[in-house]
Amino acid sequence: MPRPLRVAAAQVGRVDRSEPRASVLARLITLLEEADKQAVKLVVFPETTFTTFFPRYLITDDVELNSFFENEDAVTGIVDAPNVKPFFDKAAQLGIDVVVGYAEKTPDGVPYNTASYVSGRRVVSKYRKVHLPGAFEPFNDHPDTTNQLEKRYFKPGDLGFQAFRAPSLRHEVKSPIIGMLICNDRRWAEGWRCYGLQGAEIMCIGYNTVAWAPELWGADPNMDRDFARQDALFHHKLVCQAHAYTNAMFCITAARCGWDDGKFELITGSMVVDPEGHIIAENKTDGDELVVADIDLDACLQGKARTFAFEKHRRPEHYGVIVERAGVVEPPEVI
Ligand code: CDT
Repeated sequence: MPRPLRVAAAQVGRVDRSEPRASVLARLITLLEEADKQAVKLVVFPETTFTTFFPRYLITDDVELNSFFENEDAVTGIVDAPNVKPFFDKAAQLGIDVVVGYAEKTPDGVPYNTASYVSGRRVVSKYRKVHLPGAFEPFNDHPDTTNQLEKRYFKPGDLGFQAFRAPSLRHEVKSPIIGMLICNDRRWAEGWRCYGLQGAEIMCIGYNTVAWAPELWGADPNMDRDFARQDALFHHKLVCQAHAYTNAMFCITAARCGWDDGKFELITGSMVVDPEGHIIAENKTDGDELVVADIDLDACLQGKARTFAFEKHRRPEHYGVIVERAGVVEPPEVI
């Protein structure tokens, strides 16, 4: 029997360093209203949805740095964080489940790059970004340099890769099984496979991916800008399509994109990918946009039962190096 579901990626365009939360929230609520008009049941929003992608800057003023974080309530989590409560109230009023990325400050003051799955003002599950790219120290403090200072501003996620059920999206007797990743995590096969091994059917991914930053990518600084943008978009699609296929799950990707402050460009690439790796819906603009798709969760069965029937074909006794080491150990040279 089919298990239909209408889902969407909420792409969010340019957000400047000084854009107030109220203005961003109004834009996000417009996207929620659009989702409601189209009878969407699950909407995925980007990484650090509520602000600009601040890890690109070296911020030495603690007041400014703290202004990019959401202070979670010890009991209810993000839904009662003072700056963003109206967004979650609206989603609950419209009966839409949301995945939202944000810079989290725990009640104990620990900073994480986080995404929460929220349904009816309840945090059903939370994910904290495991793979923090970039560095602690900036390349330099020239205002035009694109840095990636996530290792400076966040602690690595401590919750692992926990798949979960979304009971409000239940069809007949079965609720979808969901996983979350944040931006750079999507490039690492390990997280996907952890979710695949829990039977995940939908992977939700928000991201901020810089379009032009040769220092970060290790690329030629004279590389053509258009080529660099296309290359970054290609790699984004490559990993999402490949990992959705090899784990037999849908994937919803939501970009924060556009030209922040008119000078820092982020790629688009908001899309819905099916379990065979095909893009079934994608963005048409580089601004605020809802990318909607009708999916049937039973389409995961083909891969899960045949090519990627893990219990039949995997050989974990040979995968030890994956958990035993982080870095490369080359075989000895032949003399
Ligand atoms: N936000 C984030 O994780 N961005 C990274 C940029 C690459 S850093 C070399 C990404 O993987 O898209």
